[in-house]
Amino acid sequence: MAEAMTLNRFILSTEHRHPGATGEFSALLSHIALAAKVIQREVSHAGLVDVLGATGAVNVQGEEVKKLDVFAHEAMIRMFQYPGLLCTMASEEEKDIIPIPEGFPLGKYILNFDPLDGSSNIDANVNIGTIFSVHRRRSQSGPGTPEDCMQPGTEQVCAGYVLYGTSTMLVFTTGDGVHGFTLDPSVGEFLLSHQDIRIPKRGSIYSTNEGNYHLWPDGTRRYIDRLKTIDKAKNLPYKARYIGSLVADFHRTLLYGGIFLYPADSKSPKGKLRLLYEAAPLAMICERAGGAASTGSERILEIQPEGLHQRVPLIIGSADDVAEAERYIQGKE
Ligand code: AHM
Ligand code: MG
Repeated sequence: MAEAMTLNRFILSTEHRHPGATGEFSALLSHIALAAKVIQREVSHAGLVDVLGATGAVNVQGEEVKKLDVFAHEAMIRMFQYPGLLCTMASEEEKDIIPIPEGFPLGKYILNFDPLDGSSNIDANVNIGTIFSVHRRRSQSGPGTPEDCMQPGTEQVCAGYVLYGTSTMLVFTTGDGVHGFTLDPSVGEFLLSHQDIRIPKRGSIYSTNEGNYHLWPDGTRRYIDRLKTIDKAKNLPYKARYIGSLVADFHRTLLYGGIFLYPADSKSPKGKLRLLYEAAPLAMICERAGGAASTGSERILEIQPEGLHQRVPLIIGSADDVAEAERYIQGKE
């Protein structure tokens, strides 16, 4: 039997291939993995929150049991405020950038994250996830700035997500290949389970909130109509799958191929999902796995952000499927 590759061994072996590496980036990845385990532990107790709440229970730190998304947000901040790896961070749960407290060392990296995406699914015991994006700082010194956080996706040095599902998975890329690690709860280690993930060039599943159909522009409607036509020679119709939890819908799309869309609609003309900590990191992963990510008219990774919480339409998945969706959305088909 092959020996299991732990995340830490994988990170160290990658570091050895970069002679100038200081180890800070490896430490950053290890801290992300640790935060993922802390959040996973809490997520696995989600169904018990009301039960514990009814007893007025407090957790081991003596704090009252918190809502999971607040817990995840605070867990990420606690993990990264002190070790000197970041100069600032941004979270979906906080309007402004989150500073490193005074007196603590500053690092050269920036972390943008969505601590618990899909949190509306928690009460139904449906998959949720954490999404993260790492940049190098642009400012020269001192505390990081909002501009450090607002860099185009092409500048990301690492992007990834954690999926809390039937098992907990950490999937990330640092640029060369997309790798997936599964948490073995018995030893508390992430083990390499999906090496060098490649998304199929074309799939046969589409994933979108079709309840918005009548709010979509004509091109988007025609594209989805096409995926439902019956044409066996063209592998149509596609299957429909929509969880409503971005990490889970994206993860399936990455492994099986196909397309995920949260397009612009008349209620949200700029789309719903956020550029910096939802669309851009998933776009980097998808492209590095051989797929594509677009707003319908623009490559997600090339968008110059204008706000920390900016929204974008997101069309992501197999390269041929995304290219076809773009043609419909742009009225070329
Ligand atoms: P959240 O960040 O408030 O959890 O919202 C993001 C979620 C995504 O996980 C998912 O893709 C999308 O919202 C679902 O939206 P809808 O309920 O409109 O289909
Ligand atoms: Mg979110």
